[in-house]
Amino acid sequence: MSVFEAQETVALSIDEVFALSRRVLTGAGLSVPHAEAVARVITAGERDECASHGLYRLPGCVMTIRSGKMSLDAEPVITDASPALVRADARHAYSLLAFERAAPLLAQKAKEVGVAALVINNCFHFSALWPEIEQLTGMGVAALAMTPSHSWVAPAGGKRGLLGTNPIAFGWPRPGPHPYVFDFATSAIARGDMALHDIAGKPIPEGWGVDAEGRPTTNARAALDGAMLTFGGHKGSALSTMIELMAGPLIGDLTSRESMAFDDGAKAAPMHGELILAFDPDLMGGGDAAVNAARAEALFAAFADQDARLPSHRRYEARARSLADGVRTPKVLYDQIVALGF
Ligand code: NDP
Ligand code: PYC
Repeated sequence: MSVFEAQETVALSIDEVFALSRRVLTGAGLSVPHAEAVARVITAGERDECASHGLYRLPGCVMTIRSGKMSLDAEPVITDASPALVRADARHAYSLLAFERAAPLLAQKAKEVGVAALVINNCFHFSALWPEIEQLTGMGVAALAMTPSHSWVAPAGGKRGLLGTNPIAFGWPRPGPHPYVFDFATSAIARGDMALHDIAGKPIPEGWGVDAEGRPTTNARAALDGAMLTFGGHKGSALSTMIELMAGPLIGDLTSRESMAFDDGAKAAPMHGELILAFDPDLMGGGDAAVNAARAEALFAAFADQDARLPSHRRYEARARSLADGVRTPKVLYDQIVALGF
Protein backbone atom coordinates (compact mmCIF):
# COMPACT_ATOMS: atom_id res chain seq x y z
CA MET A 1 0.00 0.00 0.00
CA SER A 2 1.30 3.48 -0.91
CA VAL A 3 2.26 5.82 1.94
CA PHE A 4 0.25 8.43 0.00
CA GLU A 5 -2.95 6.35 0.15
CA ALA A 6 -6.06 8.62 0.23
CA GLN A 7 -4.03 11.70 -0.75
CA GLU A 8 -4.74 13.78 -3.87
CA THR A 9 -3.20 12.37 -7.08
CA VAL A 10 -2.53 13.50 -10.65
CA ALA A 11 -3.42 11.18 -13.56
CA LEU A 12 -0.75 10.72 -16.24
CA SER A 13 -0.42 8.40 -19.23
CA ILE A 14 2.82 6.43 -19.59
CA ASP A 15 3.77 8.64 -22.54
CA GLU A 16 3.21 11.73 -20.36
CA VAL A 17 5.46 10.32 -17.63
CA PHE A 18 8.24 9.82 -20.18
CA ALA A 19 7.71 13.25 -21.78
CA LEU A 20 7.71 14.99 -18.38
CA SER A 21 10.89 13.18 -17.31
CA ARG A 22 12.64 13.93 -20.60
CA ARG A 23 11.63 17.60 -20.46
CA VAL A 24 12.90 18.08 -16.90
CA LEU A 25 16.17 16.25 -17.55
CA THR A 26 17.01 17.97 -20.84
CA GLY A 27 15.79 21.30 -19.39
CA ALA A 28 18.24 20.88 -16.52
CA GLY A 29 21.03 20.32 -19.05
CA LEU A 30 21.39 16.57 -19.56
CA SER A 31 22.23 15.50 -23.13
CA VAL A 32 19.40 13.82 -25.05
CA PRO A 33 20.90 10.26 -25.01
CA HIS A 34 21.44 10.43 -21.22
CA ALA A 35 18.07 12.11 -20.58
CA GLU A 36 16.23 9.46 -22.58
CA ALA A 37 18.07 6.57 -20.88
CA VAL A 38 17.19 8.04 -17.45
CA ALA A 39 13.62 8.88 -18.50
CA ARG A 40 13.06 5.28 -19.67
CA VAL A 41 13.99 3.92 -16.25
CA ILE A 42 11.98 6.54 -14.31
CA THR A 43 8.98 5.79 -16.53
CA ALA A 44 9.38 2.05 -15.92
CA GLY A 45 9.49 2.69 -12.15
CA GLU A 46 6.34 4.83 -12.20
CA ARG A 47 4.60 2.30 -14.50
CA ASP A 48 5.41 -0.62 -12.16
CA GLU A 49 4.33 1.36 -9.07
CA CYS A 50 7.86 1.46 -7.66
CA ALA A 51 7.34 4.93 -6.22
CA SER A 52 10.80 5.18 -4.67
CA HIS A 53 12.46 5.02 -8.11
CA GLY A 54 9.84 6.66 -10.35
CA LEU A 55 8.96 10.34 -10.85
CA TYR A 56 9.93 11.06 -7.24
CA ARG A 57 13.57 10.86 -8.40
CA LEU A 58 13.40 13.86 -10.77
CA PRO A 59 14.14 16.60 -8.18
CA GLY A 60 17.14 14.55 -7.00
CA CYS A 61 18.33 14.19 -10.60
CA VAL A 62 18.16 17.97 -11.04
CA MET A 63 20.12 18.44 -7.81
CA THR A 64 22.75 15.99 -9.11
CA ILE A 65 22.92 17.77 -12.48
CA ARG A 66 23.32 21.12 -10.72
CA SER A 67 25.98 19.80 -8.33
CA GLY A 68 28.64 20.41 -10.95
CA LYS A 69 30.13 17.00 -10.19
CA MET A 70 28.50 15.03 -12.98
CA SER A 71 29.22 15.02 -16.70
CA LEU A 72 26.00 15.90 -18.52
CA ASP A 73 26.96 14.47 -21.88
CA ALA A 74 29.93 12.07 -21.63
CA GLU A 75 29.68 9.20 -24.09
CA PRO A 76 30.45 5.92 -22.26
CA VAL A 77 33.58 4.10 -23.41
CA ILE A 78 32.92 0.38 -23.85
CA THR A 79 35.93 -1.95 -23.86
CA ASP A 80 36.00 -5.63 -24.83
CA ALA A 81 38.42 -6.34 -21.98
CA SER A 82 38.67 -10.17 -22.16
CA PRO A 83 36.61 -13.16 -23.42
CA ALA A 84 34.43 -12.87 -20.30
CA LEU A 85 34.74 -9.21 -19.35
CA VAL A 86 33.17 -6.03 -20.71
CA ARG A 87 34.22 -2.74 -19.16
CA ALA A 88 32.10 0.41 -19.48
CA ASP A 89 33.58 3.70 -18.33
CA ALA A 90 30.65 6.04 -17.70
CA ARG A 91 33.13 8.94 -17.37
CA HIS A 92 31.26 10.53 -14.44
CA ALA A 93 27.90 10.55 -16.18
CA TYR A 94 24.81 8.53 -15.22
CA SER A 95 25.18 4.73 -15.32
CA LEU A 96 22.18 3.96 -17.52
CA LEU A 97 23.51 4.84 -20.98
CA ALA A 98 26.69 2.87 -20.23
CA PHE A 99 24.56 -0.15 -19.29
CA GLU A 100 22.35 0.12 -22.39
CA ARG A 101 25.37 0.36 -24.68
CA ALA A 102 27.28 -2.53 -23.05
CA ALA A 103 24.48 -5.02 -22.27
CA PRO A 104 24.32 -6.73 -25.70
CA LEU A 105 28.08 -7.50 -25.60
CA LEU A 106 27.70 -8.86 -22.04
CA ALA A 107 24.92 -11.24 -23.14
CA GLN A 108 26.91 -12.27 -26.22
CA LYS A 109 29.95 -13.10 -24.11
CA ALA A 110 27.87 -15.08 -21.61
CA LYS A 111 26.54 -17.16 -24.50
CA GLU A 112 30.06 -17.73 -25.82
CA VAL A 113 31.81 -18.45 -22.51
CA GLY A 114 29.00 -19.48 -20.11
CA VAL A 115 29.52 -16.69 -17.60
CA ALA A 116 30.59 -13.08 -18.22
CA ALA A 117 30.85 -9.82 -16.29
CA LEU A 118 30.06 -6.21 -17.08
CA VAL A 119 31.96 -3.71 -14.96
CA ILE A 120 30.63 -0.16 -15.07
CA ASN A 121 33.05 2.39 -13.61
CA ASN A 122 32.81 6.06 -12.66
CA CYS A 123 29.02 6.30 -12.82
CA PHE A 124 26.45 8.37 -10.98
CA HIS A 125 23.80 5.87 -9.91
CA PHE A 126 20.27 6.44 -8.63
CA SER A 127 18.18 3.76 -10.30
CA ALA A 128 16.46 0.48 -9.49
CA LEU A 129 18.30 -2.55 -10.88
CA TRP A 130 15.37 -4.61 -12.18
CA PRO A 131 15.05 -2.70 -15.50
CA GLU A 132 18.62 -3.79 -16.30
CA ILE A 133 17.97 -7.36 -15.15
CA GLU A 134 14.84 -7.55 -17.32
CA GLN A 135 16.83 -6.38 -20.36
CA LEU A 136 19.30 -9.21 -19.80
CA THR A 137 16.71 -11.93 -19.19
CA GLY A 138 15.09 -10.67 -22.40
CA MET A 139 18.37 -11.61 -24.13
CA GLY A 140 18.08 -15.16 -22.75
CA VAL A 141 20.64 -15.04 -19.92
CA ALA A 142 20.33 -15.22 -16.14
CA ALA A 143 21.79 -12.14 -14.43
CA LEU A 144 22.96 -10.82 -11.08
CA ALA A 145 23.61 -7.11 -10.48
CA MET A 146 24.85 -5.15 -7.47
CA THR A 147 26.04 -1.67 -6.60
CA PRO A 148 27.08 0.38 -3.55
CA SER A 149 25.51 3.79 -2.84
CA HIS A 150 26.28 6.37 -0.09
CA SER A 151 27.22 5.32 3.46
CA TRP A 152 23.80 5.80 5.03
CA VAL A 153 23.54 2.35 6.67
CA ALA A 154 25.04 1.15 9.97
CA PRO A 155 26.65 -2.32 9.98
CA ALA A 156 25.03 -4.86 12.33
CA GLY A 157 26.07 -3.89 15.86
CA GLY A 158 26.98 -0.33 14.81
CA LYS A 159 25.13 2.97 15.01
CA ARG A 160 26.64 5.13 12.28
CA GLY A 161 26.45 5.04 8.50
CA LEU A 162 29.21 2.96 6.90
CA LEU A 163 27.57 0.74 4.27
CA GLY A 164 25.33 1.78 1.39
CA THR A 165 21.72 0.78 0.83
CA ASN A 166 23.45 -1.56 -1.66
CA PRO A 167 20.86 -3.22 -3.91
CA ILE A 168 21.23 -6.71 -5.31
CA ALA A 169 19.04 -8.04 -8.10
CA PHE A 170 18.75 -11.39 -9.85
CA GLY A 171 16.84 -12.53 -12.91
CA TRP A 172 16.08 -15.89 -14.51
CA PRO A 173 14.66 -15.98 -18.06
CA ARG A 174 11.28 -17.70 -18.42
CA PRO A 175 8.95 -18.38 -21.31
CA GLY A 176 6.62 -15.41 -21.85
CA PRO A 177 7.07 -11.78 -20.84
CA HIS A 178 7.64 -12.21 -17.09
CA PRO A 179 11.05 -13.44 -15.94
CA TYR A 180 11.73 -14.39 -12.34
CA VAL A 181 13.28 -11.21 -10.86
CA PHE A 182 14.02 -10.02 -7.37
CA ASP A 183 15.62 -6.68 -6.60
CA PHE A 184 16.09 -5.35 -3.09
CA ALA A 185 18.14 -2.97 -0.99
CA THR A 186 20.28 -4.64 1.68
CA SER A 187 19.08 -1.93 4.06
CA ALA A 188 15.74 -2.76 5.70
CA ILE A 189 14.13 -0.54 3.05
CA ALA A 190 15.39 1.60 0.17
CA ARG A 191 16.35 5.12 1.24
CA GLY A 192 13.90 6.42 -1.36
CA ASP A 193 11.06 4.69 0.48
CA MET A 194 12.24 6.07 3.80
CA ALA A 195 12.21 9.58 2.25
CA LEU A 196 8.68 9.01 0.93
CA HIS A 197 7.56 8.16 4.49
CA ASP A 198 9.09 11.47 5.58
CA ILE A 199 7.31 13.44 2.82
CA ALA A 200 3.99 11.71 3.59
CA GLY A 201 4.43 12.31 7.34
CA LYS A 202 4.16 8.58 8.09
CA PRO A 203 6.04 6.73 10.84
CA ILE A 204 8.47 3.96 9.89
CA PRO A 205 8.42 0.49 11.48
CA GLU A 206 10.92 -0.26 14.24
CA GLY A 207 14.10 -1.78 12.85
CA TRP A 208 14.50 0.51 9.84
CA GLY A 209 16.74 3.12 11.45
CA VAL A 210 18.32 4.85 14.42
CA ASP A 211 18.53 8.58 15.16
CA ALA A 212 21.71 10.66 15.21
CA GLU A 213 22.41 9.46 18.78
CA GLY A 214 22.03 5.82 17.71
CA ARG A 215 18.65 5.35 19.44
CA PRO A 216 15.95 3.27 17.70
CA THR A 217 13.39 5.54 16.03
CA THR A 218 10.11 5.33 14.13
CA ASN A 219 10.56 8.87 12.79
CA ALA A 220 11.65 8.76 9.13
CA ARG A 221 13.38 12.16 9.26
CA ALA A 222 15.32 11.17 12.38
CA ALA A 223 16.47 7.95 10.70
CA LEU A 224 17.44 9.77 7.50
CA ASP A 225 19.53 12.14 9.62
CA GLY A 226 20.85 9.25 11.76
CA ALA A 227 21.53 5.85 10.20
CA MET A 228 19.51 3.22 8.37
CA LEU A 229 19.75 -0.45 9.43
CA THR A 230 20.39 -3.54 7.33
CA PHE A 231 17.66 -6.13 6.67
CA GLY A 232 18.11 -9.44 8.50
CA GLY A 233 20.63 -8.08 11.03
CA HIS A 234 24.12 -9.57 10.57
CA LYS A 235 23.06 -11.43 7.39
CA GLY A 236 22.05 -8.26 5.51
CA SER A 237 25.13 -6.55 6.91
CA ALA A 238 27.42 -9.26 5.49
CA LEU A 239 25.63 -9.29 2.12
CA SER A 240 25.93 -5.51 1.97
CA THR A 241 29.64 -5.75 2.78
CA MET A 242 30.08 -8.28 -0.02
CA ILE A 243 28.48 -5.78 -2.41
CA GLU A 244 30.85 -3.04 -1.18
CA LEU A 245 33.77 -5.34 -2.03
CA MET A 246 32.49 -6.89 -5.28
CA ALA A 247 31.21 -3.64 -6.79
CA GLY A 248 33.95 -1.54 -5.16
CA PRO A 249 37.59 -2.59 -4.74
CA LEU A 250 37.14 -5.74 -6.92
CA ILE A 251 36.25 -3.58 -9.92
CA GLY A 252 38.59 -0.71 -9.03
CA ASP A 253 35.85 1.63 -7.90
CA LEU A 254 34.56 3.47 -4.81
CA THR A 255 32.90 2.06 -1.71
CA SER A 256 29.80 3.81 -0.33
CA ARG A 257 31.97 5.59 2.24
CA GLU A 258 34.29 6.83 -0.51
CA SER A 259 31.30 7.85 -2.63
CA MET A 260 29.99 9.94 0.29
CA ALA A 261 33.42 11.57 0.67
CA PHE A 262 33.48 12.32 -3.09
CA ASP A 263 30.04 13.94 -2.71
CA ASP A 264 31.40 16.23 0.01
CA GLY A 265 27.98 17.57 1.02
CA ALA A 266 26.70 18.27 -2.52
CA LYS A 267 23.76 15.83 -2.00
CA ALA A 268 24.22 14.46 -5.52
CA ALA A 269 23.48 10.83 -6.42
CA PRO A 270 26.15 8.34 -5.32
CA MET A 271 29.15 7.98 -7.67
CA HIS A 272 30.83 4.56 -7.83
CA GLY A 273 30.76 1.39 -9.95
CA GLU A 274 28.34 -1.42 -10.72
CA LEU A 275 28.94 -5.13 -11.30
CA ILE A 276 26.63 -7.17 -13.51
CA LEU A 277 27.16 -10.90 -14.06
CA ALA A 278 25.43 -12.86 -16.81
CA PHE A 279 25.06 -16.65 -17.08
CA ASP A 280 24.00 -18.70 -20.10
CA PRO A 281 21.68 -21.49 -18.85
CA ASP A 282 22.23 -23.56 -22.03
CA LEU A 283 26.04 -23.62 -21.78
CA MET A 284 26.21 -23.89 -17.99
CA GLY A 285 23.48 -26.55 -17.75
CA GLY A 286 25.71 -28.89 -19.73
CA GLY A 287 22.86 -31.14 -20.75
CA ASP A 288 19.37 -30.81 -22.11
CA ALA A 289 18.49 -27.09 -21.84
CA ALA A 290 14.76 -27.77 -22.22
CA VAL A 291 14.79 -30.26 -19.32
CA ASN A 292 16.68 -27.82 -17.09
CA ALA A 293 14.28 -24.99 -17.98
CA ALA A 294 11.30 -27.25 -17.19
CA ARG A 295 12.83 -28.06 -13.77
CA ALA A 296 13.06 -24.32 -13.03
CA GLU A 297 9.43 -23.90 -14.09
CA ALA A 298 8.43 -26.75 -11.75
CA LEU A 299 10.08 -24.85 -8.89
CA PHE A 300 8.10 -21.69 -9.71
CA ALA A 301 4.87 -23.68 -10.03
CA ALA A 302 5.40 -25.08 -6.53
CA PHE A 303 5.17 -21.51 -5.15
CA ALA A 304 1.70 -21.15 -6.64
CA ASP A 305 0.72 -24.53 -5.15
CA GLN A 306 0.89 -22.91 -1.71
CA ASP A 307 -0.37 -19.47 -2.77
CA ALA A 308 3.10 -17.91 -2.27
CA ARG A 309 3.78 -15.14 -4.75
CA LEU A 310 6.96 -14.74 -6.75
CA PRO A 311 8.95 -11.50 -6.44
CA SER A 312 8.06 -9.01 -9.20
CA HIS A 313 4.54 -10.44 -9.47
CA ARG A 314 3.16 -7.25 -7.87
CA ARG A 315 5.17 -5.20 -10.40
CA TYR A 316 3.88 -7.16 -13.37
CA GLU A 317 0.29 -6.67 -12.20
CA ALA A 318 0.92 -2.94 -11.70
CA ARG A 319 2.48 -2.78 -15.18
CA ALA A 320 -0.61 -4.27 -16.80
CA ARG A 321 -2.84 -1.77 -14.94
CA SER A 322 -0.64 1.22 -15.84
CA LEU A 323 -0.36 0.28 -19.50
CA ALA A 324 -4.15 0.07 -19.69
CA ASP A 325 -5.14 3.03 -17.51
CA GLY A 326 -2.04 5.22 -16.96
CA VAL A 327 -0.71 6.08 -13.50
CA ARG A 328 -1.80 8.25 -10.58
CA THR A 329 1.11 10.05 -8.99
CA PRO A 330 0.76 11.79 -5.60
CA LYS A 331 0.07 15.51 -6.16
CA VAL A 332 2.63 16.46 -3.51
CA LEU A 333 5.37 14.79 -5.61
CA TYR A 334 4.01 16.12 -8.91
CA ASP A 335 4.01 19.66 -7.49
CA GLN A 336 7.68 19.30 -6.52
CA ILE A 337 8.46 18.46 -10.16
CA VAL A 338 6.40 21.37 -11.52
CA ALA A 339 8.17 23.70 -9.06
CA LEU A 340 11.48 22.85 -10.77
CA GLY A 341 10.24 25.16 -13.53
CA PHE A 342 10.92 23.11 -16.69
P1 NDP B 1 11.12 -4.11 -1.67
O1 NDP B 1 11.39 -4.58 -0.29
O2 NDP B 1 9.91 -3.31 -1.93
O3 NDP B 1 11.05 -5.36 -2.67
C1 NDP B 1 12.15 -6.21 -2.79
C2 NDP B 1 11.86 -7.39 -3.69
O4 NDP B 1 11.05 -8.32 -2.98
C3 NDP B 1 11.10 -7.06 -4.97
O5 NDP B 1 11.57 -7.86 -6.00
C4 NDP B 1 9.65 -7.40 -4.59
O6 NDP B 1 8.82 -7.71 -5.69
C5 NDP B 1 9.86 -8.60 -3.70
N1 NDP B 1 8.80 -8.81 -2.74
C6 NDP B 1 8.24 -7.88 -1.91
N2 NDP B 1 7.28 -8.47 -1.16
C7 NDP B 1 7.24 -9.77 -1.52
C8 NDP B 1 6.45 -10.89 -1.10
N3 NDP B 1 5.52 -10.76 -0.16
N4 NDP B 1 6.67 -12.08 -1.68
C9 NDP B 1 7.61 -12.23 -2.64
N5 NDP B 1 8.38 -11.21 -3.09
C10 NDP B 1 8.20 -10.00 -2.52
O7 NDP B 1 12.39 -3.33 -2.25
P2 NDP B 1 13.50 -2.42 -1.57
O8 NDP B 1 12.88 -1.32 -0.79
O9 NDP B 1 14.48 -3.25 -0.85
O10 NDP B 1 14.18 -1.80 -2.90
C11 NDP B 1 13.40 -1.04 -3.80
C12 NDP B 1 14.21 -0.65 -5.00
O11 NDP B 1 15.21 0.28 -4.63
C13 NDP B 1 14.93 -1.76 -5.74
O12 NDP B 1 14.44 -1.77 -7.07
C14 NDP B 1 16.40 -1.39 -5.71
O13 NDP B 1 17.13 -1.66 -6.90
C15 NDP B 1 16.32 0.11 -5.48
N6 NDP B 1 17.54 0.59 -4.83
C16 NDP B 1 18.49 1.20 -5.58
C17 NDP B 1 19.67 1.62 -4.98
C18 NDP B 1 20.78 2.22 -5.79
O14 NDP B 1 21.81 2.55 -5.22
N7 NDP B 1 20.68 2.38 -7.08
C19 NDP B 1 19.89 1.49 -3.54
C20 NDP B 1 18.82 0.80 -2.87
C21 NDP B 1 17.67 0.38 -3.49
P3 NDP B 1 7.62 -6.66 -6.10
O15 NDP B 1 8.31 -5.45 -6.64
O16 NDP B 1 6.80 -7.41 -7.10
O17 NDP B 1 6.86 -6.37 -4.82
O1 PYC C 1 16.69 4.24 -2.48
O2 PYC C 1 18.41 3.59 -1.27
C1 PYC C 1 17.92 4.13 -2.28
C2 PYC C 1 18.83 4.62 -3.33
C3 PYC C 1 20.13 4.95 -3.20
C4 PYC C 1 20.59 5.36 -4.43
C5 PYC C 1 19.54 5.26 -5.28
N1 PYC C 1 18.47 4.78 -4.61
